[in-house]
Amino acid sequence: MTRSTLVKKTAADNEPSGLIGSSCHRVIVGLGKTGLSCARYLHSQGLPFKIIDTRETPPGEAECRQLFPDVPLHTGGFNEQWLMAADELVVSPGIALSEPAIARAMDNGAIAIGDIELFCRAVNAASAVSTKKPLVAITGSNGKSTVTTLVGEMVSCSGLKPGVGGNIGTPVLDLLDDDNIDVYVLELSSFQLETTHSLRATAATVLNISPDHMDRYPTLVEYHQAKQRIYKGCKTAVFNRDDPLTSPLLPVTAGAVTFTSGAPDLGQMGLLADDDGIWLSKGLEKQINTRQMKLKGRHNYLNALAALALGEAIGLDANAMFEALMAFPGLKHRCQWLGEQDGVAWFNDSKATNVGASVAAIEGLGEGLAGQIILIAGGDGKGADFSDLQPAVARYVSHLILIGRDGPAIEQAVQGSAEIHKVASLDDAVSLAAQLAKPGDAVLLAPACASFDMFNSFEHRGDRFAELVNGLIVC
Ligand code: UMA
Ligand code: ADP
Repeated sequence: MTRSTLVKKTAADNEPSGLIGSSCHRVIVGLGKTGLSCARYLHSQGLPFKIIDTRETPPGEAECRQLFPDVPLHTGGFNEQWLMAADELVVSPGIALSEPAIARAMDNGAIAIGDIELFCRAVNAASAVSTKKPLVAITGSNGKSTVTTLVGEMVSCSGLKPGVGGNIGTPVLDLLDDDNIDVYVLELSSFQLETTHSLRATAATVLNISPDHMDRYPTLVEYHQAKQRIYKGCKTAVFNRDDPLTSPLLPVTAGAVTFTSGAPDLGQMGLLADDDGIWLSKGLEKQINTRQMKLKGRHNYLNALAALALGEAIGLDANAMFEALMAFPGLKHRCQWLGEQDGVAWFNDSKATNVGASVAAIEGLGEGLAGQIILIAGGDGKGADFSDLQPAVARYVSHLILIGRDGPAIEQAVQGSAEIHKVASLDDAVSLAAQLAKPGDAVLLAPACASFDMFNSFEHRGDRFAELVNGLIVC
């Protein structure tokens, strides 16, 4: 097997040399949203590539065959011969680098990158000829989409055009098509960070770390290390004083700003309480009373503090940021209030796909509630240890209704903390919750699990829940 002479072997964590030549043997691995965006980008640059997807019929196949009929495409498994001949693998986030076929190709000298790396190379190259556009990079176990959207809104309120993308949905390479974007705001998953080497963000944050994707990482250490890559070469690091794992392991170029749910240090972000309530504050300066915000829950106040710090780090106007924050209603499927029936409030937190998110939702809702929470949880637990759910369940939950594959694992972890009911479907869970709830209670869907054992996505699960609840409320 021959490999291109352009190849320079690099240590995994060094910036790859950027194999941009047309003689580089490049293989895109995965033909979902990311793979298709990479194909469009490489094609627009006149760079040759092949594509592999292990699925028999990957989602991007029809479009790919139509747009690039001459591009070699292998589906239904890995093509070892292509992988072993590759200089560069452009690996989609859904494929683990530890996948034996990928690991063998990397041992053979292939460099693994992802769509974020291709994007960074393009942005860094453009900055050699014109001013670099600010780039905000956001990761964390929970709160990423909320903070990413909020920073995007703050950029808009400041009269600038944001380019919001990454794990939140729009593949980052698609943002390059829009020349009018002033600021990039990227949500990055640990999977995407693993294959990113030259990020160099203007402002970067790890919002929090709690176990997630434990079916992809041997231990929390590897997950933590992947998240930490966001700080590489960044100018300002914004991190959570309450969560030591978010603090940068490497020195950052220009500065660091912390946020905390306690009183802030001088010049840092935090919460101050007085007779008027809780204030988002910078040092001793009380900036916004949380009563003025639509976004509720202590975890969301932390998200707001992080967004303010990121916005300040890229030079946004403070008043424009406050305006955006006060207008922001939060995102669908995140502690979303669906309505009230017979004194019972119904909340959709289908996006709580891990234990940390579920705990935040239970505590956030439980703190201000007259009654108790009836919690609907369960699904695909991604190898999680559910024992961290126990204290929040014991404190705020009266009835726990379990659905899905890992319902039994949750039952085992929280036994004795609430009355437990096992049902076969989300439909049954909603009917039972309606029977059990008393005036003053809240029914919360916060599954602590991914949805894939029963639904196509967390949106599908949340939409079905909303549909069922709307049916109840109308009746
Ligand atoms: N897959 C295969 N074989 C392949 C390639 C993929 O079986 O050869 C499977 C993966 O295991 C996965 C699914 O196909 O189950 C999708 O993987 P993908 O890499 O093709 O995904 P994309 O469609 O490109 O979407 C990805 C992100 N998905 C994942 O990280 C799994 C999307 O985040 C992201 O919005 C999109 O890129 C644009 O950047 C989704 C997600 O679930 C929302 N992210 C995880 C999370 O938030 O917890 C990390
Ligand atoms: P992500 O994009 O990281 O999944 P989202 O903003 O979509 O984050 O929120 C997902 C869920 O995580 C929410 O429904 C909520 O339950 C929980 N959550 C949001 N922000 C935080 C936070 N700062 N700390 C802990 N949990 C949070």
